[in-house]
Amino acid sequence: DPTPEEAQFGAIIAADGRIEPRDWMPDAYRRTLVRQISQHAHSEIIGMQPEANWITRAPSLKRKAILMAKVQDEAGHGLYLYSAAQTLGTTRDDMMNALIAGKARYSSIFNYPTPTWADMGAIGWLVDGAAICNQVPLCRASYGPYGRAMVRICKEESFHQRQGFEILLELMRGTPAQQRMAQDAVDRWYWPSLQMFGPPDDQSPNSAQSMEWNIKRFTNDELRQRFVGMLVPQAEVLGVTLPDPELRFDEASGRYVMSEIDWTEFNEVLAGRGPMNAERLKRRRDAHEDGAWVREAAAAYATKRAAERRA
Ligand code: FAQ
Repeated sequence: DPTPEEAQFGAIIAADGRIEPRDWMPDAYRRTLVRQISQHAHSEIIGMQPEANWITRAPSLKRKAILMAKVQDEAGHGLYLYSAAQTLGTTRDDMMNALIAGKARYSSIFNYPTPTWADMGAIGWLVDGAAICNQVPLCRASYGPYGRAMVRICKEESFHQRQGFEILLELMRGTPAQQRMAQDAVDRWYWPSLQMFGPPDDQSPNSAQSMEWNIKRFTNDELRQRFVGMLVPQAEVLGVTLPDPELRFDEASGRYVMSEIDWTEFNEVLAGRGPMNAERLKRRRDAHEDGAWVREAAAAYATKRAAERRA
């Protein structure tokens, strides 16, 4: 028989209610949330790098201001998410140390290079588009602090997606060279953006349990389908081609048929062997070391203020 705590937790989940930090929860539920929320936070923080690469080279002052605001939003998302993970009993230091030691996961998507300005468009359109598709259902995640953080994050992500779409639209209305640059960026980001949703359902060890706990609301493949359905009409408006000759909507099954995703590439990236894994981690580690004096100064100041208050 369940203990009274287990029964109460089960009743909250069954009623689609919210679990709050002080509520009893199974250890495995807590561990799953720490895993997912910390990985999500790390993704936002590492995800600043591919776009930060273009801040000094944005083609106009307006584009530069927009890009800076977007990258700052990502820092903010990382901070809300670290805070949400902390409510589960983990510390910011532990999470940050795991990241810089190369022991923590973050999204595969941020291990690809950004060689052209069109990559800023493709990241906004495809990467933020995939992020929204995955994250809107997470606004209803059963863990209160995670679901609430997601509401604001999703509002900002939809602005990010629109700005990416608009960059690509302007390039597609430009010269043939600009059109080629936009298409090339879409060709490079399309498949990695489909991989963001995670492995196929029959190879996703965490999905079933996370759905029972109302953390995930849809499976990886369901969200991937939904994302492709969102992209097809938008690609038409843009005038870009999605780089999958097999892609078509199958009326009978109500699903998109697509080519096999390259899961070998995905697994290589997860194993740390993607095109930019080493560089992303090194940059994060250097930034952490360069910021050591700021943390020391802030701690010294806090100690001094506390002593003054006691006096
Ligand atoms: N990359 O059993 P599942 C953004 C791992 S958006 C790396 O299916 P689960 C915004 C997975 O962790 C990106 N690893 O796992 C932005 C697990 O490994 P583990 C971040 C991946 O958790 C835009 C294993 O494979 N968004 O940052 C990936 O049920 C532009 C088995 O997988 C989120 O994190 C992957 N793509 O489902 C920022 C959303 N996929 O932990 C800057 C929240 C799977 O057992 C610029 N997270 N793995 O060692 C989620 O919704 C879920 O965690 C999934 C994975 C759907 C990512």
